[in-house]
Amino acid sequence: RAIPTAIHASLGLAMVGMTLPAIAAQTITVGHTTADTSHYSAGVDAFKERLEELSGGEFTVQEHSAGALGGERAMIEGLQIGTIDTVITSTGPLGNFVPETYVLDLPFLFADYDQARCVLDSEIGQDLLDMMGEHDLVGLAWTENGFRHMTNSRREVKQPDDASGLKIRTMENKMHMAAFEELGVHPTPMAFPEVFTALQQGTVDGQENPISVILTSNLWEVQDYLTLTGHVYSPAIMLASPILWEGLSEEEQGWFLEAAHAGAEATREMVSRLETEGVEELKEKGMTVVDDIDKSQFQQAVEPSYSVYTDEYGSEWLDRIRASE
Ligand code: EAX
Repeated sequence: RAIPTAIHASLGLAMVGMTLPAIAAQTITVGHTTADTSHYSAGVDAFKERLEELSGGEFTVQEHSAGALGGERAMIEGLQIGTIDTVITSTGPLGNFVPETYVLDLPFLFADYDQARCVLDSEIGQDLLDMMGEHDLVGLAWTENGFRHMTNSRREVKQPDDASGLKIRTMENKMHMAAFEELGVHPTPMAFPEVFTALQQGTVDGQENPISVILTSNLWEVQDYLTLTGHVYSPAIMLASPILWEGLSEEEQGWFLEAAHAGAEATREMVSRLETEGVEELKEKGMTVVDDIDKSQFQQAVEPSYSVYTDEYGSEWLDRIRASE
């Protein structure tokens, strides 16, 4: 006969209790700006599960979602001074710290998810992760935010001209701002935790983000129009504080790296799923979705922003990425 569930459960608990180390687990903080139902949060769940498993309970993970620890730029600063252990962030503000990453923020650089993931998983991605070490940061893994799409509260955007004159919140990223200026948009850089209110109060007309963010941060509540521009791939990265990192043994560091990769995988899975399912959900929630644009028109319009990049940083990284395609 089967053991009643309650007894089974308590036996299980007792056994787990005996195998746990006597010392309390070290709690690792993870900060990010998106909702606890988002793709980043799915990544944190997988990271936590794998880290706890690999370390046999030596480490546990506490998630601070929805910008509870501040915007992405502020959190990166927190890593540098050791007030936060780990962060999942888009590359939005990262170029301000590690300029080499600006190359990834160029519009229409990657044609699709496969290509972007392939480059980030290659030696190029690893070299960029290694660069973090020169700027008081530790790059654990490339994860993903997703292709960014434009939303606004004014009108359907079907061609570049329709976007002209709109006031659009951008990330604090000069490559993104340069591209939007080429479109005739008024870019307004702002940290993500302020975006919902800015849209609600009409401080800006629109914003741009991947489907997961538009959906799980409820931006659809304050934006009527979505155009599937996919104008730029938005990488995300899991970073650690050097202060945490230097206190870990080599074996422990290995656990963090493996767990971060497990997190990235879970995040990518959710991004892929929402790229189609999420759009349907946004339609059901009342957004008007423009999905049949001629992307080459947008691509041509923002093309001059490439020279803004190469004039300042040269073309070494861009050439490497193009050569790998
Ligand atoms: O990383 O700032 C943004 O729009 C980002 O896409 C968001 O914080 C998720």
